[in-house]
Amino acid sequence: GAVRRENIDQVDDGDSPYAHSPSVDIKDSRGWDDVSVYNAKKKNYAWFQAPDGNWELAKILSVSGTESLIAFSETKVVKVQSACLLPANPEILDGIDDLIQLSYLSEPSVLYNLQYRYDRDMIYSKAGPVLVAINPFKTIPLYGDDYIEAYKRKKKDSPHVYAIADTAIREMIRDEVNQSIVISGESGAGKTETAKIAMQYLAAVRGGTGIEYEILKTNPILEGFGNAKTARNDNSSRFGKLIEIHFSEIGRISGASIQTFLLEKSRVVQCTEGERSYHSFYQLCAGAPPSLREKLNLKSVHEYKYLQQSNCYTIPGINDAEEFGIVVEALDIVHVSKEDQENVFAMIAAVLWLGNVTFSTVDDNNHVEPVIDEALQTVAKLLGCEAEQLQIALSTKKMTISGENIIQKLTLTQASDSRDALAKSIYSCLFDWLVEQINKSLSAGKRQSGRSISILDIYGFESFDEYIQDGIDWAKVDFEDNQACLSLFEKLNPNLRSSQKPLGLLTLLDEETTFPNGTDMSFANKLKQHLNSNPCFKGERGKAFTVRHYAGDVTYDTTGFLEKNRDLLHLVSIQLLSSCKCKLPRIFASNMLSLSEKPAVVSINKSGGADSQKLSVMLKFKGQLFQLMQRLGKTSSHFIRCIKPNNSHSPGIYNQQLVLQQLKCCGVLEVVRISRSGYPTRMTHQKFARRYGFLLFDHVASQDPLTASVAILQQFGILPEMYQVGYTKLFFRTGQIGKLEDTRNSTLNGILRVQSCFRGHKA
Ligand code: AD9
Ligand code: MG
Repeated sequence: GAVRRENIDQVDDGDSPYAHSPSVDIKDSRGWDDVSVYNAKKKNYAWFQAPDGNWELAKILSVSGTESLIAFSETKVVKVQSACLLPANPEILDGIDDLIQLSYLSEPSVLYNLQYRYDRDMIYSKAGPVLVAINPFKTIPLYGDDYIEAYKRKKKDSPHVYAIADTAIREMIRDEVNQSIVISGESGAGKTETAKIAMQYLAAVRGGTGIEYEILKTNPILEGFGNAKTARNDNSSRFGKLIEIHFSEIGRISGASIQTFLLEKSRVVQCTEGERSYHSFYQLCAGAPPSLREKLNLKSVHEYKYLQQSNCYTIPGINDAEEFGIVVEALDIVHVSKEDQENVFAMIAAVLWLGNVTFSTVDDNNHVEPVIDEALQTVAKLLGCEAEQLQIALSTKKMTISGENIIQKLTLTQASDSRDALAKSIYSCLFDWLVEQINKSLSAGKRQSGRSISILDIYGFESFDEYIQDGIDWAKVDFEDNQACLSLFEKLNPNLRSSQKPLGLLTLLDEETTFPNGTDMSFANKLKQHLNSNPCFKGERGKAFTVRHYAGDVTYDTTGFLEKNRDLLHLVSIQLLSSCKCKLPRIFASNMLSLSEKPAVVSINKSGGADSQKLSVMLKFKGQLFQLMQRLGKTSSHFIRCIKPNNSHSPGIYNQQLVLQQLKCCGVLEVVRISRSGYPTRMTHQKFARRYGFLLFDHVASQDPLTASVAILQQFGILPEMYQVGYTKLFFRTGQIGKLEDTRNSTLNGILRVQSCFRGHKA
């Protein structure tokens, strides 16, 4: 519950409750106000950690030697070691809106201050340059026209998403630099809602042409097709999103473009108890009008195997049929024709029916064929192919061995996998196609001035039982010296030639994925063999391994890693789609083929031949990540960290441990510390790499700017405590850039001398 000083004050001996010792200036190694040297003094407030880990505010009644007598309330008085106490801030600082103003900086004082505000519906606070947003899980009256107007006219300046969006607009215009708003936080923390609030502000303040309305209407579409109910969030985004809002010369919104990242495909065919697949499936089944139902042979959600497995069909408080209407309206607004809309729904229905396709054994070698029944026939009809063609595609595989084409029959497991792979591919291609249509509509107008504000809403670290693919930790990259852990995933050593470079986890995964005999077990063994020396890695028994993440230890089970990374769709299936009579399957097939034809990503292995799409998930994701870093690197960034105060999605509950873990995990505590202790020099990776990259011994300079930056820092032996690596910028303590400049200048002088010497010789 809420911490109250009043309860404790009842035991006061009558003196001022504001009494408080002068700031202790000595810092511990992490920069926090020191714990051990805190001199407990009578009448001071202090934090004491209860056995359950929660911090409690106490008043010091008396001090003798190393012990203090403290009171939590009238009735609760205990004797403790003074060294266990942390100084509390004076009451006058209660609820201040920027954490960096706290006199005493410690975990409990940060937690307390945020809670103090949260209890009063002040869900937004500043942590230096970062906006912290704590999910209220209820409607709070902080939004709408009046608030927008107040922030626009600067009549209000309390921390708010509106204030961040407003600053972004002003800086874009003033500095003529593109801006970005980077929103992070764990699942259910409020990223997507926050992104929408920011978009609403931009639309209200800088709209006018009508295009802003279209931009807002992309939300129901993206959420309908890309969000799902999970254990952590009833409306969880299963993809990352960067929306770039374009502005005209006079600073009005003129269009937008959306980039999405790695939709979680596996959810289409596999979903755990209590969760749902994508909203679109339930919306269509519940909301399709009778004529459409008949055309698509739609049944109730309970009839589809893909939806049955999780035994969860509805979301409390959500009417899927109504949502269907909202999505259709939004599709109209972004100019997806009625005919195309019907094509879209046909693909959704085809995926559902694919899940109902069953197989029967056809020979003594356990080979199977799909049963020709209602499911298979409906899929064939919806895709626009013959049932027999579909039958072949689902039960065979084409191989090229010594230049000869061989058709191989599949076993039950293989055939089920190929069916699921087809369903997943259709769905993810459909999602990409929709994003493409939205982008066409949003960019249809005039050319832009080149100025933009990008909003990044990207999945954070989910809880600790997720697979790597789902849980790449974005937030942590910021402000945290996480080098040992990062190099576990992607090793960097500028002093080694590329042939000697040690392998990181991601490289090992890709390597094992391309080996025809690679298994999850052989992958796990390779990890243990190559990574055991890394302090952040620990091999476990069997297929498991543990990574020491900043937020805590996570044990991963490699089961399914290779398969997920391979993301196989047999060529037979792609060929089937390309021969379909319907428009969308053909578009999907050509997109898949053009993707795998790119020379950088295609790898044809000797035994398997080019029978499958060979672009690994990891490669795709790394490519996207690199592109994203490049785009963000060119902008001036504003950060919003969303915090989930409880796991029960309830208003008014503030779980200290949960909040603390997130503050640590997404670097908020670091930001406060850094803002106070000072890393005054900042430089983007781009600029840093451009300026000092030529000093590198290795060719790392040609890599992405972040990699190059890190390599430069390592090569020049800049001590880790002297800098922090953010994902767009580096942060330095005073004097560090000076050192690098010296090296740069002397090297440049050396080059100049050599050149003039050379010229002298010639002359
Ligand atoms: V996930 O990583 O996509 O699973 P998000 O995006 O971080 O997650 P989301 O924005 O979907 O979380 O928020 C979860 C729920 O919290 C919403 O559905 C709302 O019910 C609730 N929420 C979040 N922000 C606010 C808010 N500012 N006001 C009221 C909110 N409710
Ligand atoms: Mg979301």
